[in-house]
Amino acid sequence: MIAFDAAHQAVHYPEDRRFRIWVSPRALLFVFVLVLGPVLLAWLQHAIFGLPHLSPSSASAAGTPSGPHGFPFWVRWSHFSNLFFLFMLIRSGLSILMDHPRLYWNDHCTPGTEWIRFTPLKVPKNRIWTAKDDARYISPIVSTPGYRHTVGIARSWHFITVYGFVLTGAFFVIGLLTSTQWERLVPTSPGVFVQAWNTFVLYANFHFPLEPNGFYGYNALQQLAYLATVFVMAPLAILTGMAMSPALVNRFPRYTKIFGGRQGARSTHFLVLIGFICFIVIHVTLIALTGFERNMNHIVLGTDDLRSGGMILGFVGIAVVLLSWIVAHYISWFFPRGLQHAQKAVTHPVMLLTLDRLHPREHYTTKDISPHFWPNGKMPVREDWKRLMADNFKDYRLKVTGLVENPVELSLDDLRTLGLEDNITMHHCIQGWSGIAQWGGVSMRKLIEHVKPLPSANVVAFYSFGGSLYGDLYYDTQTIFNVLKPESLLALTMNGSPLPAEYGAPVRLRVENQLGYKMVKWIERIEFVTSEKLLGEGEGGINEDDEYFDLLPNI
Ligand SMILES: Nc1nc2c(c(=O)[nH]1)N[C@H]1C(S)=C(S)[C@@H](COP(=O)(O)O)O[C@H]1N2
Ligand SMILES: [Mo]
Repeated sequence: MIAFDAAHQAVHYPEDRRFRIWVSPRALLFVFVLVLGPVLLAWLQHAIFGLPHLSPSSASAAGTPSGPHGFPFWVRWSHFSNLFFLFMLIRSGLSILMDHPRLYWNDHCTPGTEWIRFTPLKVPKNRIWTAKDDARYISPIVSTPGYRHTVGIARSWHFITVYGFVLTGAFFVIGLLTSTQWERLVPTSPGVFVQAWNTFVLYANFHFPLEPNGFYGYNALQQLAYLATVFVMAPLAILTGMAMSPALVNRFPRYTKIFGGRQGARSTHFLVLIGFICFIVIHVTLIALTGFERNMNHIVLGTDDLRSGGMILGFVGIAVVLLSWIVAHYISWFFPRGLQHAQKAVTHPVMLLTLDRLHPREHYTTKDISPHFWPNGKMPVREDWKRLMADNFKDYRLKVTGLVENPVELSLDDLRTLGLEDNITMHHCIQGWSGIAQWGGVSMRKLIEHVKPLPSANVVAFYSFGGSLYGDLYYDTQTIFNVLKPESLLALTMNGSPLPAEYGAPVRLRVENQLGYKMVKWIERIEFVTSEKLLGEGEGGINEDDEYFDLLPNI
């Protein structure tokens, strides 16, 4: 179990647990127009032309099955499976969101440019305010695992259950396409759109259209809502999810531009979550209002009658879903390591085969450099680092040891003579923010050529002068395979100047196909080893050990 001692309590259950949502006036106006606009039009139509007349479609004449109808077992099972996984994704997604409770339409994430924030705090200008300081608490009742800064565990749930969500979707769509059921979702005549609008006009004026029996056909608006959920929202959730992967974004920056950039993808991912929640609320309300028992029999048992079997079994299903949230909560706090390993078992092999093979290839220019770059982590408090800092790191020696032919101690000048290169890249923090900066330094490839690792060396460990969240030494590891990728750098400069103290002076790592926590700042020494399992708790780094982060975060 995670010991909820004072240190953990301070991080996960802080005193300040206020929850506020602030939305920019422009975004508010947009929502207002988007929601109120159609409603006003509907009222206007009612006032001028009266309520539209909707002739009941042939399908709605209950009991006359003129086309595909009913709910075969695969529709009913994928409906339940989808409900189960979607809720897990929403709950874990909310925990992830609160780790950087601001959403933007620009990749710089400059404080004050967010269109929505879920924190009462403005970023203070007179002191260093790290992204970790900015993380907010969320109740475990609405999220998994909830509390504050539990992004590692939340990601484990998100990335395990996403397989269920995607497989359910694939199963359902294959079912649709190999039967005639697709005709129930996909409009086959343009008249559907007119009918859908007229149905909306009725709802907006607080009238119910003559509801068809869903066993045989849906009303036009309902059909379009289902269509959009299955064929727009779900794919968009998946595509924007992928557009947040550092490995993918830094290899195919143009893919992410489709969604307005890395933060556009994150904002859209969130809007899809809101879309799903709105859909669920309206869907459940209308199911209840239009003959609850009959509707429940449709989707649970596949029968069309008024008995209560479907409703009772449906409630059992809902109880199972609620129970899964409670179980997930306890797994999160009693077996976090097991959960982390389960996620690793299903994700790591996939990463190795796919995203981890991509080579970063970014084309940013100095014009793209972010005006503000969120700092993260704890500044070193060690006296030796402070003394070195005071002296401009004149006496600094980077120790490179372990399984190498040529162990060395390199001054900053020595490092520079190995050959310098510059890259302008986009940084992705696990918390959700991004930023573009120019990093100059020695490529890891050059260092590796210089120290000549032995054949038994597979992994490079980077040890920091700085401490971790819970006060141990900060360290992390990379496979040699990964640090040989382009743009993998021991950075000495940022945006053309020597690394500022808060950004990792004198030397920090850059690896552009992974998340920020892998890029150790304030590097004291480097060690080549056979496996990360030999170090710390054996998970690959201090965040992996203490916070259940991934060993290989290509996503
Ligand atoms: N030594 C050390 N390195 C660290 C951290 C830290 O806390 N300590 N934080 C990491 C995280 S989570 C991120 S996102 C980046 C942040 O780099 P930046 O401060 O330049 O934005 O540094 C990484 N390197
Ligand atoms: Mo981070």
